[in-house]
Amino acid sequence: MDARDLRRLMKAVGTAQGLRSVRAAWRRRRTDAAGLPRSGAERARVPGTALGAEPGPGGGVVRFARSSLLVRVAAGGAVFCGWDGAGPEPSYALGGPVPEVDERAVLEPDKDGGWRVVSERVLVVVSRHGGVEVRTPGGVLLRRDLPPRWWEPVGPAAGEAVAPRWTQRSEVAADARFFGLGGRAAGPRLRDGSYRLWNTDPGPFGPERDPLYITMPVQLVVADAGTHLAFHDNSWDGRVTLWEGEEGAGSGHDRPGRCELRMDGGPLRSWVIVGTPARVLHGWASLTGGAAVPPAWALGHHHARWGFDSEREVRRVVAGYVERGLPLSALHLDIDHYRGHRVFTVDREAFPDLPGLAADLRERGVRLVSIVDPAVKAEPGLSMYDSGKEAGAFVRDGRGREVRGLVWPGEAVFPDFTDPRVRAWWGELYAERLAQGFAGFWHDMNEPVSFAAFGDPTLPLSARHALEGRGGDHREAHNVYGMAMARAGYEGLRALRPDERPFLFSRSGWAGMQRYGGTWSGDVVTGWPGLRASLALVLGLGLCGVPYSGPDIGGFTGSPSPELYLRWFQLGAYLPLFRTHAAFFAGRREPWEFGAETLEHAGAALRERARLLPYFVTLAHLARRTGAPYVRPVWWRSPEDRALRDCEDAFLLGDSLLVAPVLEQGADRRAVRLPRGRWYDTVTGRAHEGPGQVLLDAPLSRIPVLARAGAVLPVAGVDGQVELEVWAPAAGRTGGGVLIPDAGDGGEPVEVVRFTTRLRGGAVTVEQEGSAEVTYPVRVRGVKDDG
Ligand code: NBV
Repeated sequence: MDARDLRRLMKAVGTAQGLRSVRAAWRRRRTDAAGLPRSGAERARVPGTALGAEPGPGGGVVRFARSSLLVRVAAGGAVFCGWDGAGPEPSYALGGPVPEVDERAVLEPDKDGGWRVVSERVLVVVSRHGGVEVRTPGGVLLRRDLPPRWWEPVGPAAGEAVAPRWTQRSEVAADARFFGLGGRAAGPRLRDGSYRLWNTDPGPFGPERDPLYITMPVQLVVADAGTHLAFHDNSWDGRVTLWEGEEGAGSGHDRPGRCELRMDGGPLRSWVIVGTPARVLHGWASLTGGAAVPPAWALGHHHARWGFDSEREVRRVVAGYVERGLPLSALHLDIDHYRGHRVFTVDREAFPDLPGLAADLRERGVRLVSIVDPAVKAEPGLSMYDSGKEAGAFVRDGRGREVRGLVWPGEAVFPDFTDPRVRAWWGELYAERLAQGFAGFWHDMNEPVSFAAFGDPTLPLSARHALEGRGGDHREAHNVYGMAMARAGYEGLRALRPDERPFLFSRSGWAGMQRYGGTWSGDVVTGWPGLRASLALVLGLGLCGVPYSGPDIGGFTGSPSPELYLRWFQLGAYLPLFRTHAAFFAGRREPWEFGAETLEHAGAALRERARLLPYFVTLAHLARRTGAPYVRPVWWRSPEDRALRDCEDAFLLGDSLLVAPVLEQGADRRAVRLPRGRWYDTVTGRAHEGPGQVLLDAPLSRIPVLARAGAVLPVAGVDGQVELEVWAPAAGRTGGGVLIPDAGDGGEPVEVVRFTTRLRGGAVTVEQEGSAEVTYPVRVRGVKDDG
């Protein structure tokens, strides 16, 4: 945001807010000065030497002189390690009961006084001093955790409830690449650097900004030896520092990849899942819960804007789409439709009849989506505030006083979503939104943000939270606040509309948030670097188990050039959340605002997205069932291909498509690195053989999209019915695909239809599992190119 933007922002919000934010910052500082345990002298502790071990289900406990380590292998092969008595529960990440143990895993003595747990899927070796190695069953090393180190208070602070800080260093293969840690703008490959684990509203951001709204202690590590995911189940503030390794570094020896995790408190416990990328993500979804499947309409195009100032303006924009024959599924109303920025209210002057507007839009196939901010104006007489106060819903400080912050409506209080009672109270409030005609929900500002002229713009660290009845403070609750709010909304909507799958996406979140909905990029800056960051976020979040997301197309700030807007639009058309959005001080984002040529090409992208809808619906269901994100890195099926591991400018959409967006100004062709196998350019039909790199045309009218030979792609035919677009398998090869037909927007059981393709005597044949014939129209492509 430049100075001009800032001035306009201040004008909109009120200059008084500026002064109040100075007061709010002081207040926060005072609250913490009184409420946080003092930090003082500390003493380091390491586990010491192993003294013995007791076998238990799935592994056992190794006793050290100054700690203990529980190692337990779950039935699916996930390894749990918990130090100092930490077990898998309680956990905000787990999506259900703790997975059952692998009964056949056994604890045995290892050489040099260490221990090991042997199981079918994984081998865990614990050294005499508390190092832990995770190896493949064949013994290949995937990850080595060095003995951890705690810092415990000594002297006067020793008696206070101070959670010890801790550090753990790990080593991975020299060739390994790191991914994950939530949404990181500089990713998806995480280069050497330090990444904070603290959900933050960075303001408008580019690739250099870190951290952002969603941080997670989840690392996905890809190496020749195998892929693994390491999750430290701890929501406290922390920092991960990564150093990629180097093969043949210094006198011909490999330098391993290294990582250091420093946490400000909380348990030292982790889960490690090993296997192929698909197996690892499946294991992760089994542990943390399947992703909510959005209703089919949420897989179409959405148009949003901060600054639709009236019903008239909304109607004008929707009419713009309709008149030009441009598909539109949803229109989003931002905070300016509230009365004085109060959540769950309507400015009746600007929007006199929201239910009427919603019904009219619905007739045109357009749903209304509402922003929902967590902060409630602290205003006696406001029903939300009064009812929340009566229910004891708002976060308090250590002395039992409501914690006051500053957000859009002015002085505000914050529901404690870590309290099940508060979630129930909040969930019921969505009844008002449903009555206004809203069909979907967009959670914002839930890091949570409280404006502050200085210091961290969030709640005081000493603010008290229920934490499901255990009690604790904001240091532990901060990172799960947004996810707990998503849970409140999701469960509320399920209760209010049991026949509809909720559509909800949330700016902030944590490991497991996919159970309640998706997310979006947040305020990515307009510019080519912002476009690149948009893709990095979607890919990185997908590898952390959050499959549904997408950027503000065109960027949140400023005015993109027609070219930048179009390239963003073309990328967005292949991402799960396909949404144009911008700040109120930014330029327009409607496709017709950028000239005839842009309109024509954006229109083509919109129509292609509509055609691919059955494929997107299929991918949404698959994401829930298998944990595979819709948008996958190009190395998904070939993690051993090192060149692919470093490719960050293209992605696989499901198994069938490879999408190569244009991320550079002025480019009309681009290099595309192909995974092994044959790939067809979907426009020219030309076949290309992978692995390798090809140079493809990327005129303004389109970005390169390739189809895997043998793929069966469910698409919408001209009449809207599902058709199969079948790409010829290469000679001597077979292919296939699945279709999960749209069964409605509720909890209807879904059917998985599987297809196999073959090339026989130059002709492509398609078989449908369990059926004598294929029950969908088939269109074969690419066959004439088969040599
Ligand atoms: O509600 C206004 C904006 C919203 O448009 C945007 O998408 C969010 O990320 N919101 C942030 C708050 C204001 C940011 C300056």
